[in-house]
Amino acid sequence: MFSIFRRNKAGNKLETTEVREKPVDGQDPLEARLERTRGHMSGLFGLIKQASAIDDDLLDDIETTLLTADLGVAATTRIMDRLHAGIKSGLVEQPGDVLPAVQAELYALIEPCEQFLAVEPENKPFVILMVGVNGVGKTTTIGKLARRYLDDGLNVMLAAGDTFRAAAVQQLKTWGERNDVPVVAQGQDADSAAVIFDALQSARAKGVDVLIADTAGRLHTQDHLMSELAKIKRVMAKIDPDAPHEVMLVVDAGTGQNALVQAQQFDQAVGLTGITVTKLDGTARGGIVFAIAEAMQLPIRFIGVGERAVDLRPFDAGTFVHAVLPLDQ
Ligand SMILES: Nc1nc2c(ncn2[C@@H]2O[C@H](COP(=O)(O)OP(=O)(O)O)[C@@H](O)[C@H]2O)c(=O)[nH]1
Ligand SMILES: [Mg+2]
Repeated sequence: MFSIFRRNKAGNKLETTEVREKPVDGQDPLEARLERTRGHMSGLFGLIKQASAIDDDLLDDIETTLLTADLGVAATTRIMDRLHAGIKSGLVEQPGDVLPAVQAELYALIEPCEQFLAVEPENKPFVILMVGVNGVGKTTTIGKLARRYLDDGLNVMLAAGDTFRAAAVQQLKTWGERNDVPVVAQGQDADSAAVIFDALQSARAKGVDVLIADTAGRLHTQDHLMSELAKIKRVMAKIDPDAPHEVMLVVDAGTGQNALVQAQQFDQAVGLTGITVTKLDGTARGGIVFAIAEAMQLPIRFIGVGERAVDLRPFDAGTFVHAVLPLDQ
């Protein structure tokens, strides 16, 4: 158990709040997984230690550190604006108050995105459509998600909607065989919307709880990809007007600000309801989580911090902030 700073409701005081990671067997603490991201932020500690006063130099250096950690201009600007406001209002009086204030602002930025994806039993099957460019970790995340739902005692079915590459269909099939999960697939170059339509029909008939549909991340053109995804949504709605219940974008944290561009493009084309950020373990670019929160204001459902099933974790804002900027030791 540990604590982080947050602004009180009136915004005139910093208070601490406890955050508690809910560890699963065999799981490393998130802190251990986000070491490289933390490395970037730890530059802040040095700055504050050397600072004898809160002056423009210190604030400039903080701003640079946040930008270097990949928070992006918009999120960094927001945090700096709030920091300036805090200095004006007396919330931040001495150098020692600065890091708690930064931590509180980081938390304020991502806290609204902490919205766990609940499988609604009244939607049977609960349909999750996975979208994202090639290589971000869609198929891997599907496997991890399926594992999670199986462990919760739910019936899971997968739809091999990435028909652009034969290997993609095989990857999902192999996973399904190993885990005894049905996978609806057709051959390479089959119509993706037709595969997913069949899967939804079959899932309904069999009383499946959760259907997760994979999709292509690359087609002949970007327009082609986006119109295929739109078509998939349309054909699903013919069977269940509420499906898909979740359109989840997967982005790779290692691609930095590109992830943000992808989020904007996919949202415009298909309307996202949630985001999963993968590969936060292998990258120093964890700041992208804050950039996405600032720009998209969408739920961040999960974060991927490794290749094993337990490495897909529900997004917890307090734990995340603590992992990238721990102040309580
Ligand atoms: N280190 C790490 N690797 C990941 C994570 N998620 C996915 N990967 C790897 O990323 C690569 C591409 O994943 P894949 O699921 O095939 O991507 P897709 O093209 O979007 O379906 C694979 O080697 C995965 O093992 C993660 O959270 N951490
Ligand atoms: Mg894939």
